[in-house]
Amino acid sequence: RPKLSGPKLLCQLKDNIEVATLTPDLEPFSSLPWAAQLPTKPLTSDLGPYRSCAVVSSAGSLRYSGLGKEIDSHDAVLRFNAAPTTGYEKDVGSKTTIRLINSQVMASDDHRFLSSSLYSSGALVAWDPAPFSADLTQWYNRTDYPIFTQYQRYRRLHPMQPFYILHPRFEWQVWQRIQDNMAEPIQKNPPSSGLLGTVLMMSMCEVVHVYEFLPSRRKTELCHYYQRFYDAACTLGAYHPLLYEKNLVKRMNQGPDRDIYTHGRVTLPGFGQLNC
Ligand code: NCC
Repeated sequence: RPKLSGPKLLCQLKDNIEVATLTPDLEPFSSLPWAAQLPTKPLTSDLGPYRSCAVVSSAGSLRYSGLGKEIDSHDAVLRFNAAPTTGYEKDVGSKTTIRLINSQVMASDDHRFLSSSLYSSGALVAWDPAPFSADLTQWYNRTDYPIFTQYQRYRRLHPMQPFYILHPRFEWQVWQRIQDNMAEPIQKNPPSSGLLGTVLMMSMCEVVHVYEFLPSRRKTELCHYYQRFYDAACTLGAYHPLLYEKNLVKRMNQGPDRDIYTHGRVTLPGFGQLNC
């Protein structure tokens, strides 16, 4: 299989991936009473477009990075799961425009999803590892974690906060781009939140800077910048095809390699900027 160059790879992503979110008109939700809690319009028609965007990985290598001011200077900032800003502003900034959360965060007691103020700034976007078919009814009947019951509870408690659920087709479209660009078969698990969030921002921003997804010289086994827990698998992957995701992002990077080394920073064009 020929290895696509950066520009070709970017166009392939643009042409084959659609950032879709659940709307009340979709089966099987349309026949359920709580469908009215779903946003009537998809995420990409409510939010953006933005000029510059930052995607902040949760990697331990962000600790002592001093990147906070740079991150906050973007028009929109995307963060993941339970990653806090309070107490870490110097390294990760304090602006949160979008928080992408997996269904495990929504369901586990440790994360206090329904009550913690950590989740209250910006728009929330949730996803769940759905069956490969991406069939909504099949998924609805066996989600990985109880994403829908938690969604309904959260919406009742915080009705004014924008809250979207990603269509499972999106995660598998991104997965397919990874697989089609790798020589060997990769595990049939969805991509990490990191890559999903990066592609999401590429569809809404003119330029996307991703921080510490490709590790800088600060590379560490510290899993998250906000926790004293060490595991190299956080950076290299286990369940998620993380190493393959990073390979793909490295190939699409339009910034200098030096930026990765010093800032853990990758520069990606928004899909709207591409002439495919
Ligand atoms: O760890 P997690 O990811 O929340 O991190 C968000 C994204 O940052 C990138 N990352 C993180 C740490 C690191 N050392 N290097 C990195 O590159 C990854 O791209 C990652 O996606 C997830 O993807 O949703 C994930 O969520 C956690 C966990 O569910 C949440 O943090 C809530 O506790 C998963 N951990 C476990 O299941 C134990 C993780 O595998 C993936």
